[in-house]
Amino acid sequence: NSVREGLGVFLQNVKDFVSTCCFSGMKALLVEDSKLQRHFISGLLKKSGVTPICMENIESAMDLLKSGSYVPDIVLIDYFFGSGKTSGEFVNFLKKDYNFKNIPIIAMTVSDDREVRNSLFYTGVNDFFHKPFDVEEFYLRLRAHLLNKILLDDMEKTNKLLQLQAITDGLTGIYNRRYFYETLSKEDSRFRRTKEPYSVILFDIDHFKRINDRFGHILGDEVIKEISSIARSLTRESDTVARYGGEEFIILLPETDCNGAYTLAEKLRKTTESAVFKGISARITSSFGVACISETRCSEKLVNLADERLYQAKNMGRNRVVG
Ligand code: GH3
Ligand code: MG
Ligand code: MG
Ligand code: MG
Ligand code: MG
Repeated sequence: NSVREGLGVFLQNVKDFVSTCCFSGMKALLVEDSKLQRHFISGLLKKSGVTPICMENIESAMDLLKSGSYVPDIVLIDYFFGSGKTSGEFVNFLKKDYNFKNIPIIAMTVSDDREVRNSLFYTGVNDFFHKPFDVEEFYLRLRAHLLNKILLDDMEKTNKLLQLQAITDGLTGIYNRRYFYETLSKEDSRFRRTKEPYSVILFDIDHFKRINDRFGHILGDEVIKEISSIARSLTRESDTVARYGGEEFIILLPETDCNGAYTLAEKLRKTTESAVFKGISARITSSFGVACISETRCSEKLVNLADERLYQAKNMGRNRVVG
């Protein structure tokens, strides 16, 4: 039969297969009620480097996935189960869960019924392996699905990275100006709904040109990074700390009034003033402008007001907070 024929070319194919693919570390969930089949298919999977977890019924496979502790790279599932159940329920369950959206589902059955086959495709399986297998075909199909899975995972990873890069400042790792404005707009909508005031702190390192001139750009960059992390460490998780420009930073403080924002700015001012920076034998200070939405009622004017106050702080001799 075809399994035996397949086995004839099996060893060479497995060798080629394993040498051209790198599936070690990939995980397969095998749901199959026949012990013999489980043993045979899991053996094939292991030879390709794929690590199988075998389940003999739909319920235990579903429990495993629901636990969240296991996310396979591929699911191979039998069609008929001894209990009279078919795999449809399980396929539906997989298809509904966003976490499993990239996982190829392979249905396996001895049935030649086209209705069975088509209904499986309708429920969302990606492929259909007819039992008994042609081993070579099994591996070729397996490879096609796993390569596709790797590609999807890579794309997802790249997308996430790009999304993160789009909102992050490259030097400091804090948010960028774009993200600040996105968050400001959301915070402003929330303010209109809840009337809970929010504030911003805009601050700028004093005479930073001199720091660069005296100690060089590299150390200047380090100062910018260090001040970002000071700002990060003194604020809450719910605050948004962003690099507004070269040596200028902005902080969005939800649920914070003028007093709260002023207090934090003062704390930041004192902390940066007394901080010691590696390789820099000079005191570094910053000037701060603070404004609260209850003063302007408009988010655009809010940033302008903070900017005007920062400018005042500079004119009044720097190293101070104007709020
Ligand atoms: P002020 O107190 O008025 O703010 O004086 P200042 O010298 O800090 O302000 P100015 O705007 O004249 O100069 C800002 C300096 O910050 C000049 C610029 O080279 C430097 N700078 C901006 N971005 C970076 C950066 O990413 N790295 C370094 N090392 N320096 C930067
Ligand atoms: Mg069965
Ligand atoms: Mg300036
Ligand atoms: Mg400056
Ligand atoms: Mg500046």
